[in-house]
Amino acid sequence: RAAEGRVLWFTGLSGAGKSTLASALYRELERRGERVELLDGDAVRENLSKGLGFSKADRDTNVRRIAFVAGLLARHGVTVLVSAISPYRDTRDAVLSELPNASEIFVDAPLSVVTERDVKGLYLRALAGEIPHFTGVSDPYEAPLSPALHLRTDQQSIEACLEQVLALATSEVGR
Ligand code: GGZ
Repeated sequence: RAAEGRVLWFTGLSGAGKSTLASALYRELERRGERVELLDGDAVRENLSKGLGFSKADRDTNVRRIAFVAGLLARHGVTVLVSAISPYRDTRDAVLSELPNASEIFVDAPLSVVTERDVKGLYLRALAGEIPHFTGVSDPYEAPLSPALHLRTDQQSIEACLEQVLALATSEVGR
């Protein structure tokens, strides 16, 4: 087990900062010569999960596929960073419990803040009723009950958040 890599699972609303944080961590770990891979919901849905939608069944399938690949990589000592909304607590709990050395990171910002940010204009469209099953608007997000890290991206800087995830990523496995 000692040679297995960590899995850091970033969950949270669209626009909360999951991908920003995960990719910044990815770059920093790569710079340090770590073996690291990033599984980002957006990219996964263009490839591994192409054709899946946003029903509970499809989201769960997406999350399970990501967890499967994360497990393969981690087995070979790779640090795996996952960035996916992964809105359902039961599914997250199930896949995380099957992965050794997995930590849940709750990337949290209130709906009012992510709606205000609206990086891709998706919230505006969702609020107008143009996107059915949009997480936080017309679809549920079930927050983690006891994440390894709870980051409030509307209260803390990206640097402060990065410092915390870096500490987790580089802490000794089994602690
Ligand atoms: C939520 C949606 C939706 C709906 C499209 N609900 O912030 P983004 O834009 O770039 O990333 C989001 C991505 C969600 O994919 P995930 O694989 O992370 O979701 S899940 O874990 O629930 O399977 C968002 C965009 O796709 N997007 N439609 N209806 N987000």
